[in-house]
Amino acid sequence: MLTLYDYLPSQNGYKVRLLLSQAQIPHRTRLVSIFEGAGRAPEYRAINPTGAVPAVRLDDGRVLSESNAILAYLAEGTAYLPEDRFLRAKVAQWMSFEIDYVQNTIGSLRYWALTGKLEQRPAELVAMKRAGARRALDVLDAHLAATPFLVDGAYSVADIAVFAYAHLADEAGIELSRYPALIAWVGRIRSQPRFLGQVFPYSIDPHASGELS
Ligand SMILES: N[C@@H](CCC(=O)N[C@@H](CS)C(=O)NCC(=O)O)C(=O)O
Repeated sequence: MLTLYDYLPSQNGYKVRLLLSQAQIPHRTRLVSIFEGAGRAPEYRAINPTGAVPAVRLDDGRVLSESNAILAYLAEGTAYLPEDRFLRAKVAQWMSFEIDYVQNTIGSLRYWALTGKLEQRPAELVAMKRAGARRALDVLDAHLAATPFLVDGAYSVADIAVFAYAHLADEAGIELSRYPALIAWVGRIRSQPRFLGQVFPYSIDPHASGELS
């Protein structure tokens, strides 16, 4: 059975949880206490050398990390990844966009804000991340004003990847209410079969105020 290595407040982990739920893929979960250094342990480094979650171990023992690579792999042959070559490349395009423009801005700001680290970060860096986050949401809002989902009008792993952090922009200090098309898209995603609504706050982890070494 597939094993998911996860940390519950991680929205990168959430992406994989959501697809596993929607595609009804049997799996078991192993939690990695990243703030206690479990990601740095040699046993976990053998699974993901970066020490980050999520990662998966396949039935045959092979391991895979990076949330969007995991999504692409698990979605193969399901309704969540198109067969057409160009459309698959469009899915890859939005998943790359997610890493650079969404995860790297909203993801960082939300993590810092919810674990009390925002004030400790250089103001210029925070301003740069905020500008990047707004730029990403502008791009998404303009695109989603013309289409129900990111690629070819059909719900796919591109939506799952972008949704994970984009819909939590408020928690990163970026007003989601400024982006009406994006809000409507969030509603469409929430109404997909086997949607997983639970987002775990960092406050469930007493160690989350520490820095990752
Ligand atoms: N680009 C990676 C980012 C993974 C990542 O940063 N995971 C965080 C949790 S959201 C983590 O495990 N951090 C601990 C660490 O980097 O040591 C992905 O998409 O999977």
